Amino acid sequence: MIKLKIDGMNCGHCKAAVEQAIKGVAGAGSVQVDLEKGEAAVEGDVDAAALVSAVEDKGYDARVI
Ligand SMILES: [Cu+2]
Repeated sequence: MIKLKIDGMNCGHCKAAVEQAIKGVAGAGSVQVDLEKGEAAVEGDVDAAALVSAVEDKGYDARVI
């Protein structure tokens, strides 16, 4: 599992946008986004850097934790 810290999410739309972005990354399996903590947990055989850039492309700051 890869965990990301994501800054900038402040509503359900943000959460949904981040989930969509993560699901669009090759190899990403199930995705859990915690809006209050600003964290995402991603299962699957997926490149962490690709996750970070997919989330950043949507306008949020992301880093692996
Ligand atoms: Cu929002």
